[in-house]
Amino acid sequence: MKKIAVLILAFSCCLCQVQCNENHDKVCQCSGSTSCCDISLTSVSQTLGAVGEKVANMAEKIALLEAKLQDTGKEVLELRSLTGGRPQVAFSAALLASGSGDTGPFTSATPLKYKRVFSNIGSSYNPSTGIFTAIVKGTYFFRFSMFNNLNPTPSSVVSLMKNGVRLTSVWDTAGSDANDMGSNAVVIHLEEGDNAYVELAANRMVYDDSMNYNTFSGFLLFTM
Ligand SMILES: [Ca+2]
Repeated sequence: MKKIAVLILAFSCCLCQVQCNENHDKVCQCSGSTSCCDISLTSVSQTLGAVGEKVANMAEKIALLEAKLQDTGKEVLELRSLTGGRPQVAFSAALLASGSGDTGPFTSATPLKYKRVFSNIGSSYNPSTGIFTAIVKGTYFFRFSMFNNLNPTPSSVVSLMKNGVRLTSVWDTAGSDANDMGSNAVVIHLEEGDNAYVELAANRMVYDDSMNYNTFSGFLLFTM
């Protein structure tokens, strides 16, 4: 690289002298003088500096492209989870990862986070939020169950929500009757990016233990 730079400088200087000779009348002042070459050297140096800067910018862009390429590779791997263009989406989870006890009450309606994941093909269900997000447009089936374990008030009220809109619910009043539970289900259309989750109503609660009474499950019936 240094050799090339020296050659360019020398060539540039020669050009300067030749140009001075060929334009004797106009620019002869610099012919054979060191000032002419000094000016050219400065010009070449500036050019090299600009080229170096462009190379640095290109290197930065290449690094960004490499990062994007890696992301694209990951997306390709995700798409390979689709069989013959038919996405595979199915999940099932229970409320507690371990232990037993009440969930709630909370002062506002709260998505239930079903932590014990039995299956999550397609990774559309997020156990850290309790929210299922559709990766493809289609018709989906969802089912959820709820358990109230002879607790005093508050009662248990949970609802299946689509994009924050209530679809179906299960409701139980705490009382002398023990170990009540119920379930509900829907078949709904989801656009890509739509979400579904089970919401615990404000000031209500549910109970669960290793029996896993409270579950949330769903799967893609077919794409549209
Ligand atoms: Ca009851």
